[in-house]
Amino acid sequence: MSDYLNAAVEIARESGALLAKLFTQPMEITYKRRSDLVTAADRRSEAMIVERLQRHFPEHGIVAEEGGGHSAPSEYCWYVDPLDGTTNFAHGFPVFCVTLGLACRGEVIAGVVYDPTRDDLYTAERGGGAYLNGRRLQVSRTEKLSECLVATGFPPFATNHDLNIKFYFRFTELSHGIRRCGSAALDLCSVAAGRFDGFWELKLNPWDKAAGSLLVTEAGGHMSDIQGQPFDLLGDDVFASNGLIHDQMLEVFAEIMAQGAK
Ligand code: 2AM
Ligand code: CA
Repeated sequence: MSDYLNAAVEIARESGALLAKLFTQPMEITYKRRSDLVTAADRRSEAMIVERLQRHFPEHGIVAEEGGGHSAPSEYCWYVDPLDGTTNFAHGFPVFCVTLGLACRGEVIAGVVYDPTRDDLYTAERGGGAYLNGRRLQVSRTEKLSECLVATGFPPFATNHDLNIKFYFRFTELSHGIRRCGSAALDLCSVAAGRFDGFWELKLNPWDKAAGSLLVTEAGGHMSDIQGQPFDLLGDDVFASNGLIHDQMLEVFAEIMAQGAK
């Protein structure tokens, strides 16, 4: 493991332990906007992560969801979500994680996702494979959409819920079913681990997908946007799959978008 990944793992475990502790205590929810929740856990976890990253890598930039990062004249930038799955966390639904991804000149080179409720640690480095608790991950080998389990999400304040509901409806008919778990980073890990054959979401931030996207590609999967264009860390929508069903799912996205355009 590189020094980058070693540090990220140590920091993710420490902030994950903090999240697990705060999860059992009464929590105060505040709102960034209506139905866009934030808790003290988001802020405390972020403060801890940013402090640790700055100590390890003072020359690196940091972009963190709650605004605690800082820019730096560096080609290295950390994308940090101190708590992915905040709505789940706030409702006591134990599906959340902490995730850190390191990009060099815009390309993700290392990533970690830590799920403290299961003590599951997902790690990846570019060219070095993807791992869950040290075990190598491989995407599924499902070739037919009709035999797939897929996932999506509906972030608060995405403007295109109508379109995603249409995708949701159609993929429910065409596959084994859809899961909507509320943590994009963990959804991407489930693609990497072969549990989900595909996952898409229409409006995600770079910190939600930096580490997870590397896990998917290092596990042999494919990343793009929903029109099949190359994956863009700074883009809105994201589509991950095992690669084998990528074109079948792209056709469905295209068909539904064409109907909307008529
Ligand atoms: P969060 O829990 O860190 O807020 C759920 O569909 C996914 O969308 C989660 O990963 C969630 O991350 C993310 N999300 C929440 N609010 C969002 C927003 N305003 N824009 C983009 N993604 C968001
Ligand atoms: Ca978050």
